[in-house]
Amino acid sequence: MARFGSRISLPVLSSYLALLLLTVASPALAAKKNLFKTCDSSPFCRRNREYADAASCVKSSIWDPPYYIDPLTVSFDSGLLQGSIFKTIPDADTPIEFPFQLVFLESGSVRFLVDEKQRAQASRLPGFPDNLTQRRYNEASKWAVVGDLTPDDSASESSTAEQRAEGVFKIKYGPEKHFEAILSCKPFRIEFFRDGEAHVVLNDRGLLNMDHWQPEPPASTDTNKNEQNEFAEDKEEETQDTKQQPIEAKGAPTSSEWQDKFGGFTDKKPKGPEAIALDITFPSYEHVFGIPEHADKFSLRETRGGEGNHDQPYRLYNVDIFEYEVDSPMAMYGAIPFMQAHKKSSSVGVFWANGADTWIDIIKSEPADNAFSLRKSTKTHWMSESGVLDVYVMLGPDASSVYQQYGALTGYTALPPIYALGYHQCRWNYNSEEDVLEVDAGFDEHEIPYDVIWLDIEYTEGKKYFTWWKSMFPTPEKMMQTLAKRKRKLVAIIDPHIKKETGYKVYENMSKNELAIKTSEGKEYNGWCWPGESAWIDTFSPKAIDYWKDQFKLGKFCGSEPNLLIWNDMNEPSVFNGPEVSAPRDDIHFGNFEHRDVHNIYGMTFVNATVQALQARQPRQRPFVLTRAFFAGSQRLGAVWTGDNAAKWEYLQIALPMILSHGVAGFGFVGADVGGFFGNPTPELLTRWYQAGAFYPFFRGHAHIESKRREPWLFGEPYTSLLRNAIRMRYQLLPSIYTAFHRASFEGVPVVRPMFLLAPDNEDALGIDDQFFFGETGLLVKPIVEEGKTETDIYIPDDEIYFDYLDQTIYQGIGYHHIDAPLDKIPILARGGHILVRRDRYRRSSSLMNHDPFTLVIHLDKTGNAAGVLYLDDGETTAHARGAYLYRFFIFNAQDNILRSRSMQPTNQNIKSYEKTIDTVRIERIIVVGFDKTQLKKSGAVESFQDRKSWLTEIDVTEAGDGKASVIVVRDPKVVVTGDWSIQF
Ligand code: NBV
Repeated sequence: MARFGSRISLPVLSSYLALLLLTVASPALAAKKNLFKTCDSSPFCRRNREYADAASCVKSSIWDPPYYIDPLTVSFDSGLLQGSIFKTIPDADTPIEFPFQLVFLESGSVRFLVDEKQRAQASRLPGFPDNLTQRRYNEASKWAVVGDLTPDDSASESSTAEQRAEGVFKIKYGPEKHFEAILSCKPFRIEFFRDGEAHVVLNDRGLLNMDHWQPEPPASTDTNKNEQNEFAEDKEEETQDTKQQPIEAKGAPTSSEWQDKFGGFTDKKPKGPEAIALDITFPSYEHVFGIPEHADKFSLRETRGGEGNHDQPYRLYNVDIFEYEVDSPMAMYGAIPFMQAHKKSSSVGVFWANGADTWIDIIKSEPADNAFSLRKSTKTHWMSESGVLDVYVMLGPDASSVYQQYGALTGYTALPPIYALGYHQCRWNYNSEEDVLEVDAGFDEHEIPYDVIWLDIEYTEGKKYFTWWKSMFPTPEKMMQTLAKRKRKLVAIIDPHIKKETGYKVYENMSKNELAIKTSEGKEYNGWCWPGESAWIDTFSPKAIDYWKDQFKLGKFCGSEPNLLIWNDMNEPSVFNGPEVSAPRDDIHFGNFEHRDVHNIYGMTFVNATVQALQARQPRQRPFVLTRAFFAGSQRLGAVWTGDNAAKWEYLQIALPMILSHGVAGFGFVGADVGGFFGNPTPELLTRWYQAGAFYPFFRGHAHIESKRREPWLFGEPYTSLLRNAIRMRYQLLPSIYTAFHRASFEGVPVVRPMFLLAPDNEDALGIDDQFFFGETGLLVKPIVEEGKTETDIYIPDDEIYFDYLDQTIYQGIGYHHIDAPLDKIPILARGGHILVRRDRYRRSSSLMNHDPFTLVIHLDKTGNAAGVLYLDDGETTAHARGAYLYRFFIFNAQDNILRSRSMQPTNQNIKSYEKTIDTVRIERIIVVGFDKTQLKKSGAVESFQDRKSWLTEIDVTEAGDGKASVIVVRDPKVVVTGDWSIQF
């Protein structure tokens, strides 16, 4: 087998060294932490936090927040409540005006949008920098939101004239007008009620704070207040200075904020401070979730210190965090500012549509003495560096409704091609065509299915994307054709940094046409990344998108074949010599907006361009793109993974809470590097990781360039068999996984589901994040994530009956149940009431299973009923969008003990022609768990009915006993998947 070790080119070496220099000195992570800001070293965060502290000390007694609404400005018409918020400035004659809109949307969500009047106006403000767009950045929603934003004119005002005169406006909206928003002018707050109970309150604590534009005060030119190293002293000084200040003044920027120094970089901030902040309370909700990406628990912790809490806010700022720390609120590669709150039988959500650096503080307060509920409330404080204030509130009432509402805004997971749900084999790097094909053959030799092999950056000539390293990949098209014959794909990495090199046409034309990100002076921005000096394509620009699309054309991207798909890495963007390993905030993008405004959105625009490129290249195929950076809405484009983890048990542990967090924030197509990216896993760790990974929505093994080879057969027995079994289990379940993705693609329900989705009333289960329900299957999976562990306790969250998926032992009763988990066992319970669909035959890859028969596995519930669905289409093309799919409903009814298969779709020509392609595909086996054989109508057989014919099929019965349920197996009942049929048990 070809091995890595031969070749690292000079520029590559130097850029790698640059990265090492950034990271090497750190024995662990402490030193690297200094590369990234804390709230204290982020002036707007620090200031708004101090403001919150000051306000909370005096709350409601003497302090009057400076923001209020003048009721005379407020009007309501056709689903839109609008008016102006005013900020009083000490010693100023006129307050600053911030026009707001409260838009009641048809999807049932409400949008609260606040802008800054003086910057939104057409005339130029004296002193505002000429080269920048004057208005605040208001396009985060343009990128994130695809749903209809027109107001719902059925929303109606319910406040009386008296209430209005007192500055209280009430609007009823939503399904059957169950929702109500109450806006109070002074103190300003907006409460959102469902069925008379407040679920979300904006500005509950009066922390709304929006900087307004003002020219740079003279004092800041020679001050250096925000240099991180001097920070401690500064803070001391400032505290002395500001101790006596009124609270309002604590919220206002000091002159030092016109320039920000951090880590040796100076951010010039030509527009001055322009932060926005708002507090959002979830009354009587003790648990909140979401706001990925953080390597932390699923139920978010408090962030103001104390036992088990963080002392920093959760941060959303896309960064190449590199060997990230677990249990941390630090920023990572992606940002979805969506938070869900859940309590007994109720879920709500909030989406903060802002793409700038964002910090979120969380505290939980004890219930007030006069409160109805004994639960704590969660109080959050959102702070962003720039942009308009743009918040969406979703009132559920349950978790599925929240996902549907969030999906109606930001779109749903794109239905992936089915191969993307199979197993992916990746490493940095497969070094030659020979290497790729040997690994490919290794899978067949060891009878392990897989679908996609991946090429990392070393396949290119000097990290110049769209080129091949000729000596190692002389005939890439042949390599891809060989893979295609075996029904497999190749994914190649393409990053946004483009090597600055004369003669490299991709760079030269991008540069000539000014399609790259620019510096604050309007020149092309150059920084360091893998290829050495590079420029970054500015995919906010429509012209740059067209340019990008052009590079991928089949004839143009030499050596590429139709079975080539794409991986977008480093798109935070990662810049080795940039502030916080990224682009300077005062860089300029298309539209003359600063990078600070769009930082968290950039990565998504890059993937968007890549997806468009693949769609243009093969319009009939569904694209597949994996991304590292993401924003709200990225779920519409492809898959994501959790970046550079390590081959250590704590990274296996943290992967699941992270996957759950992504899932509730709409991005369900997610996985973690199986095996751990850095370092070398022990065979035990690798085995446990494959067992967990088989249930990740995106299932890929990946490894760092310096790690030892670890293809699934390299550790020998028993590990080869254990890994094979885990991967084969994944392939068996593909029909069910695909069905779950289909549901995610129109309802937003994640594939890896938290306890509260099936047990919404159980508040004890809200903090559980080491087990999950898998898709529609009812499987409750608790992977083993601790070294040496051969048993576990699995928590049953409801009073349904559960069966051990592998040996049918019965478990029942809310609480923990002990279960053995030797190395060859993944602890999985099957919840009664579900029918899951499998394909049990081993094939080399997913598309070779297209005509394989199905197995139905039925776990009966306490009452003897069960139901399930199957979604099926050709798995690769866009024909499903024109109706070429199959959607079946299976139901086992306890009243008559009949299993029925029924179609759940309207018939049309496309359906018929698709059905023709699979009309011989049988149900080859039906397994019923928990059926009492004395109930059988005919002993020893079942009777099938289809098209007015009937026939008998013999059955095998395993009697119940020894704590195990009975199992009935019907072999070959001679029914096809496309037909309506019934089977009498
Ligand atoms: O392209 C090389 C790696 C890649 O393997 C990994 O998955 C990415 O997260 N990439 C980061 C760049 C360098 C990481 C040290």
